[in-house]
Amino acid sequence: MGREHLTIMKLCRFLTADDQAVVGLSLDDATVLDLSTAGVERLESVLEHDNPVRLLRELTEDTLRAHLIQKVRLLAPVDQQEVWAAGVTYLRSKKARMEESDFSATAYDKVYEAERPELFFKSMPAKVVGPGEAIGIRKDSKWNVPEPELALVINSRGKVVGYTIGNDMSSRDIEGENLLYLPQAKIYNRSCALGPWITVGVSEQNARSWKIQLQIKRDGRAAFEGETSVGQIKRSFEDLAGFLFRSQSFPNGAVLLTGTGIVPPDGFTLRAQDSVRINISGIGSLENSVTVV
Ligand code: DO4
Ligand code: MG
Repeated sequence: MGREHLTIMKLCRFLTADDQAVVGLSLDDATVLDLSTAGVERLESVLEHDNPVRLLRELTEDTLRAHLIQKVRLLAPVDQQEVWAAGVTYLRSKKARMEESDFSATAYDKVYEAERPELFFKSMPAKVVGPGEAIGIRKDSKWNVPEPELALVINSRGKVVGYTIGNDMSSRDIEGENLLYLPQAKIYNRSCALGPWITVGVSEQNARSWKIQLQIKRDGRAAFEGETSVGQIKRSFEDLAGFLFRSQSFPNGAVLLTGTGIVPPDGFTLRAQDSVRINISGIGSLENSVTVV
């Protein structure tokens, strides 16, 4: 059968049995195809193509080595892309931040309405945590939360070519004490998780109908659950990517987290051994345990 019916595809990186990190393509829930057997060595080879879906369709016309997903270890789907994040893109995030700090409330209020979005550097690609790995909470912080976010996968030309799941781990007490501490609240070991799939072939309009769900489990029981929708993001993806690429080039492309719309109640903080599961309809689920760093 031809592959014309395939218009949405899921890319990943995974570790083969002989410990090689390769690019994978999943066409069903059970198997992943090793794209290195078709000469694709890096995600960028697909993401930089004019038409990634057409390229992937053509690649699957050859016989590719297939692995059972359950038998491989999925890795964070980044090679050399810097990871950035947008903030205060949901009303929920603006309100939570204004409550967290009188000192910074005006800044959050203003940036929500401003033409220029809040954008901040989040992670070098090599420091990103993948599916099933531990995410970190800082040992010098008493108030730590996950931020479940849709992540835009952007090529070097500034075009949004795919989507993955991001966790913008944050220390709210450090952030709330002084806005200038934001980099310490946001960037530390294991503070960014991505994965498991990069979904390609979906328009912004369709992605805006996706649901985002967060489930935090403690000792096997639900400790917090929340839900929002991508459609509630105030800014367009093109606008966010456009600001990131203003006066700045990304020869390997970039990943941009789009902000959180789910904020656990103020009395809630993550603990070591908690498990954090983020589901985005249209992508899948990213699950990580928590460790102190
Ligand atoms: O300025 C604070 C960070 C905001 C953020 O990360 C978010 O809204 O997701
Ligand atoms: Mg965030």
